[in-house]
Amino acid sequence: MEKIIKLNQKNLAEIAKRISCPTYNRSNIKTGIVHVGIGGFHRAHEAFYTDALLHDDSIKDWGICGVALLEFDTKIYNTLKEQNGLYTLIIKELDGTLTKRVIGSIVECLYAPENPTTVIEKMASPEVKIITLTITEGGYNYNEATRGFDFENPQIHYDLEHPESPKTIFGYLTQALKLRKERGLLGVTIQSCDNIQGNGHMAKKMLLSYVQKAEPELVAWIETNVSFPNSMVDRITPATAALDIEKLKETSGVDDAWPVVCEPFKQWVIEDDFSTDRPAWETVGAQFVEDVVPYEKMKLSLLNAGHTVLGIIGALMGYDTIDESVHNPHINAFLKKYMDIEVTPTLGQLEGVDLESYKQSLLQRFGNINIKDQIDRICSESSAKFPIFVLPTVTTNLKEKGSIDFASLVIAAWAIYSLGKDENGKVLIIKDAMKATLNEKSIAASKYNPEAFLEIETIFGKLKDAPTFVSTYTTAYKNILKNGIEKCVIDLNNKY
Ligand code: CS2
Repeated sequence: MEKIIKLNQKNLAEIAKRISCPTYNRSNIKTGIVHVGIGGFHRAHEAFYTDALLHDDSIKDWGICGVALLEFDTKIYNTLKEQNGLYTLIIKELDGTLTKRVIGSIVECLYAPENPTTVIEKMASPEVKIITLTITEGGYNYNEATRGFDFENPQIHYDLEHPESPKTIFGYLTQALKLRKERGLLGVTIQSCDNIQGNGHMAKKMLLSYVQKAEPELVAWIETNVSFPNSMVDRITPATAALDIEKLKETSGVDDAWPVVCEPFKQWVIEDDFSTDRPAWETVGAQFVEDVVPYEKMKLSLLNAGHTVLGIIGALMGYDTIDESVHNPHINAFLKKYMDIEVTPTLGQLEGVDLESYKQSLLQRFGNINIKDQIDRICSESSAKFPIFVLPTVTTNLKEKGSIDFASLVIAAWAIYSLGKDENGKVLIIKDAMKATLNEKSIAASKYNPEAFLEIETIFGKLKDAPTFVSTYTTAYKNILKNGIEKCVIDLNNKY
C-alpha cells in the first residue's frame, strides 16, 4: 500500500503521480468569479467546467472565490481552506469504474459569517466579473402565496437593519453593488445556477424587491449595469458517503476530507447575456443560447420532478436510494406514464431536442446503481421543490383539461410522507425549512380532512380552490391509506 497523502497544494505534484491533477499554475490564476454556495453540486458542475477551461494556459482571469454564506457551511469552508481549495471529483461511470480528478479552479475561499466585509469587498472588486449562485431553490426568499419577496423573513429584517454585516445573499449583493456604483466600477453578471424556472429572472426580481426597500436609489443602476442570465444546470450529485472517502484513500492513497461524487452526464445551457466579459465555457462543453427557458422547463419538469416522484413514492415504500425506486417495475412504469401523459404535453415545441431519447436517458441515469443517490437528499426541502418541479405541470393540465392523476397521487403521497413514517412504520428523516408546518398540516389531513395539507398557501398557492384537483388529490389520499401506495401506483398504471 502506498503512503497516504493529504490533499493540499503542497502535495499536489506527488498526488499527480496517482490521479489526474490541475496542470496549470494555480498561483497565477486571478479571481474573476465569486461563487456563493460551495456544496457538492457547484463542485461537480461549474467548478468542474471552469477547471477544464483553466487548462488552456492563456486563460488566467477566471479563478473562483468560493463563499460559504451560512453557518451551516462551516465544515465545507474549513475543509476547503485546509486543502487550499482543492478536492477530488469522483465520477461514477455507468460500468462502475471511477474516474477521479483533482479540481483546482476554486483558488480562494471565504467564510461570510466570520468576515462579512471581506466578502462584500470581494464581490465589489474590479477583477470580479461574475457572481454565481447555488443557494438552493428555497434561497430566493420567494413566497408562492404573494408571488413576491418574503419580507416577513426575520433574516431579511436583520439585513435591513444591519446592511454592513448581512446574513442573506440579498444583503450581500446590495452592499457589493452599492460599492461598485459608488466607486464608478463596471457592473457584474449575477448568474443563478439553481433549479428554478427562469432562475435569472427570479434572482433579478427578488434582488430588486429587496433593493427597492433597502437602497431604492440603487435600483436604476442595477437595471442598467447588472445582467441576470437564465441557465439550465444538470449533473446528479449525491451526498458524499463515508465509504467514498475511504475508497479514495484505499484505491489512490489520497486523503481528501470531502471529495465530491457525481454521475458522468453533465449539461449547462446558459443565456448569452453577460454584463461584461465571460469565460469561454462553450470550449469545455457548455452551450450558450438566446433563450434557455424551454430547456429549463424540460429539465425541471422531467428530471427534477422525476426525482421527486421516485423519492416520495420510494420513501413511503421504504426504499433508501433512487435506483432502488426506479428499478421497481410499477414505479418505473408510473414515472414513464407521468412523463408522457402529464409532462410532455405541457412542454411545447423544443427545437433540436429529441424528447423521447431525453426521457429514455433520464430513466437510465436514475437507474445508475453506482450512484446510490439518497432518497433523503431528494426529498429534502420538498416544500421548495414541489412548487417548481411538480405544481406548474398540474396548473397547466388543469387549464388545458389534461390528466392530473399521476401528479395528484404524488402530492397525496407527500402529505402522508410528511406524517414522518414510511408504510412499514420506519421513521423518515425529513429535512425541510417548513418541516413544522408540513407536519402540523399532515396531521390535520390524516385526522380530519385530507384537504388540510393543501392549505399551505406558500406551497400550493390557490390550488386548494381548484375543485378537480382537490377531488383527485383527496381520492388518491384515501386510496393510499386504504390500499397502500404500491397498489395505487399499479391501479393508476392500469387505468392508462
Ligand atoms: C435533485 C437535484 O435536489 C433534487 O431534488 O433533483 O439535485 C438533481 O439531482 C440535479 O438538479 C441534477 O441536475
